[in-house]
Amino acid sequence: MSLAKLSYAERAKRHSNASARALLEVMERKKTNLCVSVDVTTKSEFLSVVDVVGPYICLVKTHVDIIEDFDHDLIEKLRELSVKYDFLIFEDRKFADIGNTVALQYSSGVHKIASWSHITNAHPVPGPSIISGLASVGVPLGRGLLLLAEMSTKGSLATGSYTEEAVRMARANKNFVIGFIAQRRMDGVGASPDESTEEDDFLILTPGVGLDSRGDSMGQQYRTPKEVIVDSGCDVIIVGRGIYGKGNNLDIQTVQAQAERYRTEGWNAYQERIKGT
Ligand code: S5P
Repeated sequence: MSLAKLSYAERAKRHSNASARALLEVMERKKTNLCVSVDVTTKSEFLSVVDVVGPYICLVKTHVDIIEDFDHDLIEKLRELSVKYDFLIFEDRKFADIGNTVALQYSSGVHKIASWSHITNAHPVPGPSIISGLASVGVPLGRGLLLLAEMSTKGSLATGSYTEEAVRMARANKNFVIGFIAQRRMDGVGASPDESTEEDDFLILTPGVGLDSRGDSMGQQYRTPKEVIVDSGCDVIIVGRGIYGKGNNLDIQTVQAQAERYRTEGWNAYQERIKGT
C-alpha cells in the first residue's frame, strides 16, 4: 500500500526523524495540512499575520531575509507564537552552495537559521555535499531538510533526471532529508528496478497553491488543494498570497477567513485521499 493512503498519525509513528514526526503529529492534532508562507517585509505585518493564522496551520514558512527590520526579538516572538498555537517553523532559505559555505549560512550570520527553524530546504544542484554540509549543523539539533526536487514556476529546470537525482540523494541521506518541495509524490522516482523504496516516507510540501487564481505575472503557477493533495498525493499545501493578499494593506479579517478556508479545503482533500480505494 502506498504511504499516501496512511493517516498522518500512522506515518508519525513510523518516522525516524524528529522534525518529520513532529510535523506529522501536529498535522493530525490540529487537523490541518496548511503551511502559510508569510512573505511580508516588516516585523509587525509578519507577527500580525502569524498571530491570526496560527490556529489553522501546521507550519509557518518564512523568508527572514526580506524582513527589513529583522532582529532576534522577531524570532523570540515567532517562537512564542509557535508554542501558543502549536505549529512548526520552516525557513525557506533554498541553500545552493558548497558544503562549507552552506554550513556557515545555516548556523551563523545575522539570522542563525539552524537555531530556530525546525525545517529548511536546499537546491540539490551542488550534489550530495550540500546535504553533508547542512547535516553537520542540523543533525545534532534534530532538524530536517527538504530538497527542491521540482518547482512551481513556468519553465522550471528541475525536471526529469534532475528530479530523479534529487530523490536518490534524499534516499542516501534519510537521517536528515525528510522530504521534498515538489509538485507530486516521489514514490519510486529514480529507483533501480530491484531497489525497494516502499518504506521511504518522504514528506511532500507543495507551493503554488491558490483557489482564486491560476498564476501571477512572474511565472508562478497555482493549483487547488484538491489537485495537490488528492490528484498528486502531496502532504502539505503551502499558501502565501492566497491567504495574506497582494496589496500593502493587510485586512486581518480576510486573512483569517482565507486561512480557515484553505485549512478546510486541504483537510477535506486529505480525508478524501485516505478514504479512497
Ligand atoms: O517551487 C517553488 C518553491 C517554493 S519554496 N515555488 C514557490 O512558490 N516557493 C515558495 O512558496 C515561494 O518562495 C513563496 O514564498 C511561496 C509561494 O507564495 P505564493 O504567494 O505564490 O503562494
